[in-house]
Amino acid sequence: MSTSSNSRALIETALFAALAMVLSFIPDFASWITPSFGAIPLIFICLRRGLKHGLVSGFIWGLLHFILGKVYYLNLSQVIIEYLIAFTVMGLAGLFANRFQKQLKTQRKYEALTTVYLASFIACAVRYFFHFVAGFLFWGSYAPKGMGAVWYSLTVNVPAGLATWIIVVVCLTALTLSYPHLFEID
Ligand code: 218
Repeated sequence: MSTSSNSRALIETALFAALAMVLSFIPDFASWITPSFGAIPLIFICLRRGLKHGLVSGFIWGLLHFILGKVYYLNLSQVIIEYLIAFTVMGLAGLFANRFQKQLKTQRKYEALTTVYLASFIACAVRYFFHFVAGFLFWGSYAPKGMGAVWYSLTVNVPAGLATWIIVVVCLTALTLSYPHLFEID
């Protein structure tokens, strides 16, 4: 890979992290169950550029929350889990980039869609698993009276993870079917 295509990939990685952050400013209309719209550009860049760039992009997206003052801070371990680890692990969707790229190249669009669904499901599941853990460790005092912390965290973070997965699936299905070349490099 030449230096210029290397730096191009890095520029895209940072740009899509920034785009994800812009979408993080959509107001939380459903409290903690509001989908994370930034996951759309994040999974997009994962499928276009692969694991390493996906993880870096997720990490930058998480960091931007600190720079722009968008962190819900309870304590240090909580913010490390929820803003550094949880956002970074969404980059795991990049594990499926090779397979996705091959499917697009050979015009197997419907197989490519199953890859989008799997990659985004794993990314959302792993991210919200960390929110679930932070939820029962640190957010338990927000539970309604009589509800246990683990059950409370499940009822918040499972719907939030599913909602995020659904919006990613809807947007990336449309992109894969209508503009598959956007995922392809050169
Ligand atoms: C039960 C519960 N409530 C709130 C949170 C905090 N949380 C949840 C999801 C996503 C994020 C990151 C910002 O979008 C945060 C801080 C939780 N983990 N559990």
